[in-house]
Amino acid sequence: MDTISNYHFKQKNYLNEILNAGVFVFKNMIKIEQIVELKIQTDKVREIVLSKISSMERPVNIHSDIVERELGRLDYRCGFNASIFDEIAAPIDAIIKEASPKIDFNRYWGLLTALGGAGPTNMHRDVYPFLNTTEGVNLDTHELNLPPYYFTVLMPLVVITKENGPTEFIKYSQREKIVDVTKSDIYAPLTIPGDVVIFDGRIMHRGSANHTKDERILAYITYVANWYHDQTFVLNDYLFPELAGKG
Ligand SMILES: O=C(O)CCC(=O)C(=O)O
Repeated sequence: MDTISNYHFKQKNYLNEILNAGVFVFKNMIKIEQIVELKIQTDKVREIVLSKISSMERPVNIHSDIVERELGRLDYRCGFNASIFDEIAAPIDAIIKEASPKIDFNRYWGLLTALGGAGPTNMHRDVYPFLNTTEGVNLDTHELNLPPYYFTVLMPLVVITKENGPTEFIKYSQREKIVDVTKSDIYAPLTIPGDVVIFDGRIMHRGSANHTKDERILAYITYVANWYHDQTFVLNDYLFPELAGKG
């Protein structure tokens, strides 16, 4: 099995890019057979969810296991228990450790989909501010000065094109307290299954619109410092209790 130590050095500057630019794309990191298995396992969950919500009022809004803030953009946080999830995460765990060695992380898997025709999300950071000194998406200097304490890792399960909605990033914005999104360059990497996008949760980013009729599907892993109070897990409101042990 490939380990990160004999793989990642082939991609120059990845650590520098993660730590400075705030985002890096590892090309062809996941093997095709692992992607096939990941797709099989995530499809099981997708099918159960899509069939149940098809008769519900939409968007289904925010639950512990499924979130649909914007119509057609679903965030699945349940049912990812098969062994393939740990297998794929192993080399990524090593990169995260290398990028932020002073922090101990917990991780969880999810799936982000944009149904055909879904609109974009707002530019946001994945972290919330800890201090009451800022508002909205602005951060305090103390938050910027911490080593990375939250990473999001995206793994496309379909080819990502300009049309079906690449994730858009403002590089270096994880170091800015206030970001003027109207005056910033956008980095929107086009990726294929097997690629892995790692970004600092403080970076400003958004999902762009899906102008096609096909679903755009990304698997993801969130790495959060073990002291971070992740609000995802505060709710106790499951739409799909049957998925708790699925995988
Ligand atoms: O769906 C997307 O491309 C956006 C991903 C995103 O916003 C996130 O990971 O927080």
